[in-house]
Amino acid sequence: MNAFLHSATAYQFFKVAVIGAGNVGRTLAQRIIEKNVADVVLLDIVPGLPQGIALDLMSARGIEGQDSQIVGTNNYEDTADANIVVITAGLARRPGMSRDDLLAINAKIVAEAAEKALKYSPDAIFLVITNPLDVMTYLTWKVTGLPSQRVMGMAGILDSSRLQLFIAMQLGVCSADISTMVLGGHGDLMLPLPRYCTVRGVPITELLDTSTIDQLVERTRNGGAEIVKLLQTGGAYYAPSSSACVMIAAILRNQSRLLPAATYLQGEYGLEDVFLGVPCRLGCHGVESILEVSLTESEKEALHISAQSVRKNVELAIASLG
Ligand code: TXD
Repeated sequence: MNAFLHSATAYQFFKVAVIGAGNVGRTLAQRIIEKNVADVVLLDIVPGLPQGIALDLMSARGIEGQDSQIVGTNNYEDTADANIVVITAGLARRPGMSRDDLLAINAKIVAEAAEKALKYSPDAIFLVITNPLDVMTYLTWKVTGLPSQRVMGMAGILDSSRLQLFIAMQLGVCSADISTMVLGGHGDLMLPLPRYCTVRGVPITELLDTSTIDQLVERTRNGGAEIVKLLQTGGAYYAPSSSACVMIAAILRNQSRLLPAATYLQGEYGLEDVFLGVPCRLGCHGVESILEVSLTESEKEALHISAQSVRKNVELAIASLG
């Protein structure tokens, strides 16, 4: 082999195992490889499905100019030594369903996926996407027995980016100039915090009246359901996969980014033994620290109500596993 080719093939990428090759899993895989964040192993239970998607994505490799690679598989052995395991396997909502309606069936799928993936990648960081998100993240932590720093859930970036879009559309400015914050569980009880939303540092409370802000907050809470209703056949996946890709890059590139993630609380925000969305510093060790922002009494109460609902569903999920 000539020296040039040798050095080209010697380049080592990180490895991300994406479990579930449905809409979110395959779109996330595409984003990861097109941005050269890592190599991907895409796994699904349906024979041929991940292999077909991988071959299709690899066929675009020369056109897109990407260096990283993807393989599809039905076998957990192929996910061995992944740096990050992403769990997207499970059912998605259909119109009229809440995220909690997916509880029992997804609990079984996620618990099994987490257990099998851990066997081959004991050093991985686990990123959970399957709904109901905060419950499935707790379950993954329980099943794997990993330090809580290495298990997290994706939802807060998505919810924040929806609020960012709605504010941008209302003000007629670019989304990128808007910074938003949404705490709490990924469900109807999520807690968008307008006080902490700014347009290039200017609080939105100075630019929009209360009733307009309330409408944008409500649309954010229902953002997922609005898309499910329009699609009729499943849920959102473009923005969810973008959100997960940002978290994966933050971890693999040790970026110390401050991003919302569902993380294990041990006294922060007055809450214990629950996974809930809060701002975290993400780096190569996973969740490296949690930022506690000050909350008003009513915001605190809303966060605790959201945590209570997650806890109740965790109990139901664990009971459903028998
Ligand atoms: O913000 C968030 N966290 C979310 C969560 C945003 C969007 C979607 N969210 C949830 O992700 C959604 O409610 C679902 O619970 C998951 C996956 O959503 P997706 O839209 O990708 O669902 P699909 O298209 O139905 O794909 C699910 C895939 C499908 O290919 C199945 O064959 C596979 O999961 N599946 C499995 N793979 C491996 N192992 C097992 N046991 C398994 N069971 C199903």
